[in-house]
Amino acid sequence: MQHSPRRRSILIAGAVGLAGAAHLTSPAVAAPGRTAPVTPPAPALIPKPRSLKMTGGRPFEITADTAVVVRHPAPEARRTAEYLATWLRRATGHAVPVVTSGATPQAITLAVDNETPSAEGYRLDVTHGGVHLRAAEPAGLFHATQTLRQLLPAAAESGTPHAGPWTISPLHIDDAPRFPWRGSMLDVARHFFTADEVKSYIDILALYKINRLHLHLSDSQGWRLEIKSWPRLATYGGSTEVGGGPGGYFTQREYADIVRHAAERHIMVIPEIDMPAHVNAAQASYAELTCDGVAPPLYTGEKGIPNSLCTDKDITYRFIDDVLGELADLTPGPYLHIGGDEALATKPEDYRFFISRAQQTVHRLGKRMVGWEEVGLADIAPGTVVQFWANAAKAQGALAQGAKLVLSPSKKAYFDMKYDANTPIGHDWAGYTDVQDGYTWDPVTYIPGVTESQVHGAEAALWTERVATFEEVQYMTLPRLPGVAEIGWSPVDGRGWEEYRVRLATHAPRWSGLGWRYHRSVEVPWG
Ligand code: NGO
Repeated sequence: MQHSPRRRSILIAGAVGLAGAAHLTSPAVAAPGRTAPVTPPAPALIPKPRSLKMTGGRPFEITADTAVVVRHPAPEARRTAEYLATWLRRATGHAVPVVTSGATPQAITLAVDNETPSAEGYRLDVTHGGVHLRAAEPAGLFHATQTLRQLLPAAAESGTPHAGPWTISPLHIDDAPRFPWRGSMLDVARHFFTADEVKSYIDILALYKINRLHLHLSDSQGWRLEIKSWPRLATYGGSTEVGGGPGGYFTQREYADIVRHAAERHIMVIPEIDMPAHVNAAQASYAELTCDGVAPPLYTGEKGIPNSLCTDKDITYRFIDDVLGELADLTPGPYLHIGGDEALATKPEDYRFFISRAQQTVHRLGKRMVGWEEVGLADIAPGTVVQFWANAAKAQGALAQGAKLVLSPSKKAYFDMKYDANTPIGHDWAGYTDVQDGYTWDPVTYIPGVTESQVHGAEAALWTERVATFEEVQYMTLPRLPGVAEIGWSPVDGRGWEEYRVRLATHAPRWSGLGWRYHRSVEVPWG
């Protein structure tokens, strides 16, 4: 454990206004005897927008007249408008119709932005008379709705109507992400989580503009996706989990529903089938996937066990063609993650051969390969996405071949690491990761010699050997997730730990409203 004790100051509770929108305290002071205009406080948004100006004047208010007006041609814009209206109806109890034309007072308008084209950027203007969200692409409009969500009181999150008032101070925001890949990985293999739990997880990701949900769908302790051509993978390989619980798996229909729920929130699902190692559940289901033809028993232990698909058997490649083929059909996005980590039972030359074959399959299916940093030891195509977790040399080997890096440093972004010595669950092999550790790193400077254009982004990873329930998932995720989201989205200038933790504190009522548990770290000045 490489953790130096750090002095922590705790701000006095009450220094942060928790009532109403998540706002920081205002510096404005009226001169005695005169009423000075009060500068409204800057809202405590996470991730912090690229530019935000409080423009002054009377606030906008959502009333019974408020409508959502769509003036963006993309069909997804209409879907985002419906999403926003549904959310506002639940919060306010107002009718909030979605319309495409007509002069509507107190409108929230979703419009196209021809001036600042950007894949995920948006502009948001609040005036007394209305709110304007503008974006070139539908993803930007969706992100704008999540900013708007954070501008409204946390009470809106509970899903039952609340009296308001629903006001927002006038402002102008011009925003776009620093990196295209802002991810979060959930290991549903070591412990299984249901489709509804995964959807709840997606909803929190959306709030923080995370745009990749990486699902670790197979490991030695469980296979979690129905594969029609190899049915026992799920029915037998998915029948247990770490600790011997009942496990489970997603039917293809349930999985497609998860992908749809994510897509509606502009989140791409990155499915991972881990190979050639981490395959005990598959080998227990089909003996022909082992070299000696003997199926091992199901495994419910916590520690990694050495195993490998048999790299010189034809059936191994029929298996990966079939599995990745069905997975590709379920994956609208361009990526398939083939794992590739910790292949300790595979000889280096066999590993290289296997990864080349897996890569050919991925490319034949019209997809791009994603792999953990170890795939940098094999020949990989330029543009392969390589996920760094521990070994800089392997990541650099991948970069030398033209790969793009996604950073998930285990010392910073592994949410299975304990916060500190008192954390009742989790690992500590990479050290403790408190909230400050999780926030104070940079994806470009973390590995020496890396340039900004080689980095696709950052991704948190929640491995679940020691995370057994969805409550525990919540506890390990919050309050660390917003930190990774901000690292991936916001410019470095203008933000820092001391001001971040004050912003972060104001988000707690929002999490509670959503029914999420979180770790009440002493580093954060919760009100
Ligand atoms: C490692 C290992 C996983 C473990 C995790 C636990 C990678 C990429 N492979 O990370 O199988 O679950 O550590 O922290």
